Amino acid sequence: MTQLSLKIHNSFKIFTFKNVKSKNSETLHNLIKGDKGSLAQVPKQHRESQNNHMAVSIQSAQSIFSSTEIASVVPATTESFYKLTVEDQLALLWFAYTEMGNTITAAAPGVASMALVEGILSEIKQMTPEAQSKAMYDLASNADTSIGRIYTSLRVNTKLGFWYELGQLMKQGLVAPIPAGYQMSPEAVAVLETIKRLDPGQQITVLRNTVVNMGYDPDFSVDYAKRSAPRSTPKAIEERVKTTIEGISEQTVLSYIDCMNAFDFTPAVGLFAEEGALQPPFQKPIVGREAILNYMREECVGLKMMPQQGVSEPAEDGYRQVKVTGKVETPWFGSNVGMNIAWRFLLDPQGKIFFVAIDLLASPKELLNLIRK
Ligand code: 45D
Repeated sequence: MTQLSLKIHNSFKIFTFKNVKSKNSETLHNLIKGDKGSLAQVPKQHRESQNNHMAVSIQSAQSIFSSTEIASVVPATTESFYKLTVEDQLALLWFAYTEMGNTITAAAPGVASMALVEGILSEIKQMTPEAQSKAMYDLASNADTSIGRIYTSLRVNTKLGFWYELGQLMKQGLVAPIPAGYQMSPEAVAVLETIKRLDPGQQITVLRNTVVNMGYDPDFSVDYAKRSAPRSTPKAIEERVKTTIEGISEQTVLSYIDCMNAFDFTPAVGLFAEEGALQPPFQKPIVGREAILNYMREECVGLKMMPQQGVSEPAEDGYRQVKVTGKVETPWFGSNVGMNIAWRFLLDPQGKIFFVAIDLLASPKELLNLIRK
């Protein structure tokens, strides 16, 4: 697995180029699914030329702590997943989901707006088994159907909730299951074997990304600055616990974690510079306070961040770079799955977050990689 984990430094050139190429594309997985071919044709100098004359930019910030090894096995596996037939994809997801034993916790559906999917779920329940299988096939193949259009408009957690529910119905026999005798192609068996060998945090990231990319035109309307997300209720003050991180005394970083763990997103974005950016794992940066706020409201409710250690050092022009590593839990799996995460912060001279990248790490040993570079 180690040979598959590239250094982030190299992979960011891919993201950066993609940002220039297609404003609409949200994830690296879309890149994999879509126009990977065109990337290969672009000369390397071209991809790097942009930050030659700027001291600190979002682009230059992307390569702080460049020795961080990310779980590039996740996009690599996703890439091989999309080469499979849609039948194989559905069967693989079923086997992965039912065999991996990463149990989804009961608390999870609370973060999904299930009212929004009751309509399509009951529509599917009333279909013939053949039509049910077809509906799932259409979702996975991005077909233009009414269900596909509704699905696309949903938030990530609601998409996950929809499939969680459908999975339950399949187990109960109320929705057509994957046929018991279904034989996956050797390629699909190989992809499933790869997924089984990933660490649990990487497995659930692969699953999540396949779900995100389903529905009609999954690239549509991914601009967080243009879609406002509902507020959620922050945790009560008396329920909050103050974070300490070994090696870190920057108040901005400590407050960031405290606000995120309290789902108190307005003060969390207040810690960012006006044109600051947040870069989720395998995604391009989300730029500007308003976009970051919408993103947090959509995707960060219920996350539990458990930073462990960090390093902090001066960077150019009075900036400061801080790397923190630790575990993050999603409400879907709770303490059953601890994801190994790095936060790479670049703080501006005023102590505001100019940039933070969140990386899914290649292995637990990366938690200890706090090399000051
Ligand atoms: O097709 O500091 C069936 C940020 C049938 C924010 C199925 C963060 C066939 C800032 C099997 C039923 C968010 C970036 C399908 C930090 C079929 C910040 C169903 C990081 C599809 C730290 C499949 C947060 C199902 C992170 C039900 C890293 C699959 C969060 C369900 C990561 C899969 C969260 C689920 C992850 C996956 C959550 C529930 C990876 C959930 C994954």
